[in-house]
Amino acid sequence: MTPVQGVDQAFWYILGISVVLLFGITAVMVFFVVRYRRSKHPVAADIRDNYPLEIVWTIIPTLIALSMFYVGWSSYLGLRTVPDDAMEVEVLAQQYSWIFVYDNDKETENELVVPLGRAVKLNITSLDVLHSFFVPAFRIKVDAVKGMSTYTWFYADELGEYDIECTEYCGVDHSAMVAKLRIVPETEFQSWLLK
Ligand SMILES: [Cu+2]
Repeated sequence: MTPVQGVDQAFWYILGISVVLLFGITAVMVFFVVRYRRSKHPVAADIRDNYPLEIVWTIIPTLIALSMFYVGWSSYLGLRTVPDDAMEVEVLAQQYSWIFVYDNDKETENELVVPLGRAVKLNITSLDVLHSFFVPAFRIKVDAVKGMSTYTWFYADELGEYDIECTEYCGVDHSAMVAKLRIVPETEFQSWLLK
């Protein structure tokens, strides 16, 4: 499973449980309001110490919450565990653009090109203020901090052009701090790299 699938799975799992609880609780609430309305039940019952019931309503929600944690945590591990054969690119954030530096010292601004079918590790830092590296298509979002190296990775499994955005307000031109990620065939990448 790729990190994208892992994140999406966690998203849909948690959303699904939330939707079921929302409609379930609302339905039960409406049912009880009607059934135990004042005209039918003028005297409230005072029920105490129903241990089986208390155990059930403690254990079931605990299991649900733990299962959501498990799904979320596994998808997070996928985002943090970089495959050994990943190719590495240095990412420098600055007001207001992204600089990418390759192994052979090739440098680009606002353009990240990678070959199809590779895992790509990005080592991220900032030259000035806080920025945040965000590629929605690959579900990755990592802060760029001056004096600190952070990282993220993605699996380049589909040809195409994807948006890269800065998602930490970093100054007046923050909204213009956008770049493109291009995934191209291996041969095209090699000739691009040497240009
Ligand atoms: Cu920025």
